[in-house]
Amino acid sequence: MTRLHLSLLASVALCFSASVAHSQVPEANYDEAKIPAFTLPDPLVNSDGTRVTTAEEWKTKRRPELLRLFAEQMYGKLPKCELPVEVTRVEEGKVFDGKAIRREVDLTVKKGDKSLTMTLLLYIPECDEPVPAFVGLNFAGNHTISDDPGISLNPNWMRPTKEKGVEKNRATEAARGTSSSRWPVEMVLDRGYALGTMYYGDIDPDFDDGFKNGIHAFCDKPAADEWGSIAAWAWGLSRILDYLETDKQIDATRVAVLGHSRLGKTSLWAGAADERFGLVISNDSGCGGAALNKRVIGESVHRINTVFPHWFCDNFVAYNSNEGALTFDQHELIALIAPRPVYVASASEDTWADPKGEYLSCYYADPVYRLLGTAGLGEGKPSPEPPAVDQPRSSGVIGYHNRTGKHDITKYDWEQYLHFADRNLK
Ligand code: GTR
Repeated sequence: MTRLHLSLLASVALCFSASVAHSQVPEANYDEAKIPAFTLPDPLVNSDGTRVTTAEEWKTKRRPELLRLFAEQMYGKLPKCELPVEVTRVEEGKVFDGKAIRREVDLTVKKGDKSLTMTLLLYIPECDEPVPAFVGLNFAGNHTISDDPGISLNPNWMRPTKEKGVEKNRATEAARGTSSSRWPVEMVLDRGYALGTMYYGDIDPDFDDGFKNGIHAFCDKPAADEWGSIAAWAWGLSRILDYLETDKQIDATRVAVLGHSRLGKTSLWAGAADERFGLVISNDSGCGGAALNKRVIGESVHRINTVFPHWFCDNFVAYNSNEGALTFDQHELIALIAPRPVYVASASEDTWADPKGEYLSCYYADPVYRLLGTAGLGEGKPSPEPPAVDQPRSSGVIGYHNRTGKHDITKYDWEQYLHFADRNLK
């Protein structure tokens, strides 16, 4: 290393420490007693202070107002530019001893000399009637969800993860089936549901690149109130649903959208923004998903905006260490899904995602579900106390459980989702 290199490094280090000092992220709090005093906005009070008393007023006034707030202040609005999507490949074969079909569908966006292909993997159980479906994005390529050798190996950029057969940011054959514990494909098929998935990086690679890659690259650099990556991934989920509406083997009026962690944040936003999704599932979505921002426990707005500056729109930065200024909170994201069924799941060791805050979002969304004529969290007066671990509270149209264990999506979680879908999606 030359002297010039060293002095350049020193000045880079200086700039870096100056900017870190400027936006110091406070240490994460894990103590309930240290939660700052806060008042949650009432989802049934309009911004003009009047009370929402009818389902009609919710639908025509308060819901659009809240949707706009989340879009403009947090996830970002869709850009105005056209993003035409065409089906450019459909390939299929029989799988699992003939009990299902594997279909791969390429959805391609073409504009000028740019083109982006997003590959949907769909498993459909043999059935004479159109079937309901679960749809969710995956973290490391469709080929990781099952060791079915017929799944195309994803050619795109991947996050580097040693265990998962990724070398130099590309998947290798060793990656096949490495996420299968998170995708119990045959269990879902045996229950009569199709399962659709897509690699989230096909839509937008998960790193901060100044909006130069993925679907973001098709539009101008977004304004402060336009989409971050979560909104882009949610856009991709809606494009999957567009395709499913054309697939005669799928009943597109009965599609559950689900996601884990950052993709749980994505499924909630997709389900809130696109009312065609019939059921919405958030698995361990935490900060920016189901957890209440104003509790400031575990991951905070400041931390998430600092480590993942590309996830939300630029306006959201105004709430760094300033949650008190938020005129909305995540219980209202759940309320945007009403009256459609929603299921929120936490994991007991996942304190980073604030399990209690995830439950409270459900609890505070309940009055909206009731105004719309559903049973919300279930018959009787709902309790602000979360249920004990491994005791799902899911008799209503808002379901919740806190599974024993770590931040993950497991067979236990899927069993609850299937059970809930059997009751609410059929
Ligand atoms: C963490 C992040 C969480 C969650 C998680 C994931 O690093 O702080 O908000 O999204 O990643 O998606 O795996």
